[in-house]
Amino acid sequence: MELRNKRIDDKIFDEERAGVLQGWPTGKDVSFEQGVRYQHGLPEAKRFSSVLLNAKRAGRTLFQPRAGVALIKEHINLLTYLESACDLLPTTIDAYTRLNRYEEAAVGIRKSEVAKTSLLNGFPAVNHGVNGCKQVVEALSKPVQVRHGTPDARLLAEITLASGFTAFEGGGISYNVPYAKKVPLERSIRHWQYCDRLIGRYEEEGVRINREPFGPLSGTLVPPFVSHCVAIIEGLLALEQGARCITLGYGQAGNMVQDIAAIRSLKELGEEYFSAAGYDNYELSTVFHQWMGGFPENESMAYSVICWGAALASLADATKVIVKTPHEASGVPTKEANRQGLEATKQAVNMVRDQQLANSTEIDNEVELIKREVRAVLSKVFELGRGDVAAGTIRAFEAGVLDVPFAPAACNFGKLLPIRDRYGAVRVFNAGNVPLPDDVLCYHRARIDERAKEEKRAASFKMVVDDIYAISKGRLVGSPE
Ligand code: 8ZB
Repeated sequence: MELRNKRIDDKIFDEERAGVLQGWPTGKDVSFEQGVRYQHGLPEAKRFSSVLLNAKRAGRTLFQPRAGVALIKEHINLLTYLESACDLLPTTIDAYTRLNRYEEAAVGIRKSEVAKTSLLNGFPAVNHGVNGCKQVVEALSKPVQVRHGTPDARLLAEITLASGFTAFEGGGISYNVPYAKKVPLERSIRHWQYCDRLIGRYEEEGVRINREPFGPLSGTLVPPFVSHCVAIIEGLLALEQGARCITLGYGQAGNMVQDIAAIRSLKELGEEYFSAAGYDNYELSTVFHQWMGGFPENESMAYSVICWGAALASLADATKVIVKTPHEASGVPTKEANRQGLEATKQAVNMVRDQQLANSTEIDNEVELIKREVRAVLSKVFELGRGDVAAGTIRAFEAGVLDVPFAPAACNFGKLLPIRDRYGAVRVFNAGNVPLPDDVLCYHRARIDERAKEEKRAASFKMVVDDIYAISKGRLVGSPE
């Protein structure tokens, strides 16, 4: 049967659920009723959506790190150490769990106990089960989100939501295309419809769960319209299953005008598409990710990247900012480095939080450009799906109408090629099959030609590669010295 953006039938969901909970022994400890009761017992300060809503009303930008280690006690120590330097907490899930390889996660847990250090790159929440996860939630006084990268997150969602986590990151596109190679898109979208339906069921019991599609995708020169299209589609899919609190994300590209315009257009387009689809009873917020591409190894240089992203997040009025660390180039950060990234971010945000940007036609023009691009692509998506966004998304990826640059998934077309213009804004060098209007394509082309002339070389794949490495080498635009 073709995938549709339709609420999963209750009976089908319940049957599927019985199977999901058998995926690993800890599944048998999950009780939806107990989960609802436990969630109702949480104080307001530990509810992700409440903290987001308050920040949105106050016009503040919240800080959130990424963090996760193998063992419960160490994970609690880590989050306790970070808690006083941030507003929202994460639990980053390890790579075995993301791939549903719970046996190997179990080995990682045992070896970490022996080694007395984490040998997993995150917290294996499924293996620790409801009781283990509750210990984490109970030890903290701020809301905790599950952050991962899992194409099939059904069991992870069941366990963590029953344990008092109040936010869940991901989506059927954004946790497949940049993360997996061979998972069919239809399958990951269907599995995420299950996660969203589970959240819908919590919502129906009066439990608000925040849902955040993963905005940055491949994190490498992603034009804003590409990630916006995916974010809006995943928002629509989540709303249909009953999610009511959506945070749309965007990864910093580096050019100030483009980054501010991206957050503004994301908010406005989200509202436009969600209300056009008939949803009105939802909360929408935004998240700005500090630079997701390659980082400088030099820690002082890394701080500079972190702080520029922090300032931009605040100037763009994002509801929260996801913070990088000075260890980004080398791997999972120590807890000290993680906290240092938060402290640097806080200083930069605090220095610009009371400042307003002057009106700028440049920003307004960029907002309009992104909106036109998104509308052109999404109207084709709806057309391909004969009005259904889920069916349209599958066909759009097949046809290259939706195309994520530098993503590993086989279901991605991979013809869209971005390049920076002379000001560092990400432009479209080769649109592949993405249906951008002719005048928009000409505009991108003209901006790229301008840079090529400046650098006295033709725009080429070499220029793209130079751009990919530029920030880690100390610049935004990959121009020859
Ligand atoms: C898509 C997200 C990638 C980012 C960070 C990476 C990178 C991954 C952990 C982590 C702290 C972890 N990341 N796993 N940061 N603790 N267990 O997510 O460094 O910035």
